[in-house]
This record gives sequence, C-alpha cells and structure tokens, in this order.
Amino acid sequence: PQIYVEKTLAIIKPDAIHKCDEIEDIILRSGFCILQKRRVHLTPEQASDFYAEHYGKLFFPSLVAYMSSGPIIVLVLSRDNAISYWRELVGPTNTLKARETHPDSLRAIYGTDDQRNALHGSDSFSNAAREIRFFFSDSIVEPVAVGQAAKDYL
Ligand code: DGI
Repeated sequence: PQIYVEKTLAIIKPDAIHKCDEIEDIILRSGFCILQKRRVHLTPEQASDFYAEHYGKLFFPSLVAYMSSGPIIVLVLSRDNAISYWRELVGPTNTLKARETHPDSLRAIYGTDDQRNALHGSDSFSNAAREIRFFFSDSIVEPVAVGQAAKDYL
C-alpha cells in the first residue's frame, strides 16, 4: 500500500533568519522531515506574486517590502498532518497577539510585530502545492522523472 505523507511549505522570514539553526532544530524535534531547503532573496516582484491573494490590502506594500528586505530560508516539511501541525506550531499571525494567547508558539518566540512574524506556513492543501511549486518547481517533475527512467529501461 502507498503511504501518503503530507507536505507543507515553511518560510523563515527576514526578521528570524539569524535564528534559522535554532528554528530548524525545533522543526526536526517536532517530528518533521526537511525534504528541501533553499536560501533566497526575493525581488519585490516575486514577493508580490507569492502574496498575490493580499493584493490591494492596506498592508500589501509593506508586506512586499519586508519579504524582499533580506534573505529567507524556504523549507518543504513533511509529517502526518504537516499543514495544520506546522500552522499550530507557528501560531497566530500577529506576533503581539501570539505572545498573549500562544506564548509557546514560534511567532511568539521569534516574531517582531504584527507584520514581521518570523515564519510562514501554507494554510491549505492547495496553497501548499502552489507554494512548493513556487519555490521548488523541480519537485513536481519527480514522478515524471521516475516514469522517464522506467521508459529508458524498456
Ligand atoms: O497565513 P498568515 O501568514 O498567518 O496570515 P495571512 O496569510 O493572513 O497574511 C500574510 C502575511 O501578511 C502575514 O504573515 C503578515 C501580514 N499581515 C496579515 N495581516 C496583516 C499583516 N500585516 C499587517 N501589517 N497588518 C495586518 O493586518
């Protein structure tokens, strides 16, 4: 039988990148595998594409400026219920609220304010797929590559 292990996309944002070793340690100790990892510095255009669903909102320009202000670490994580488990570990969007209601969450510990909240996590299966593709387009060719290898063998 095939065992399906859920994947999600995590980002260590510019305000937390100096703590990335510590954060990756917590990720591994929380039962995730790190399947892929990239350090990238997004252009403002790429950051706008990534957060396209927020286009037009008041905070959009500063969100784009922040996400393109420095390098980020992008990770593909896997474990059972990876999407909801990672969101839970990350905590509420607003760091200041997170400190009040979820003091053990990663945003409470590593975040800065309502916008600079240290971490990102995909919020649904379809967004996880889109976001993994956004940063790791190779990851979707994997099954094709296997098929290709099998064909070469025949
Ligand atoms: O999925 P989340 O990151 O928890 O939250 P989201 O998808 O609603 O928003 C994406 C990011 O945009 C969030 O991590 C921080 C920023 N943001 C969201 N709501 C606000 C905000 N930034 C400011 N300044 N004010 C907001 O109300």
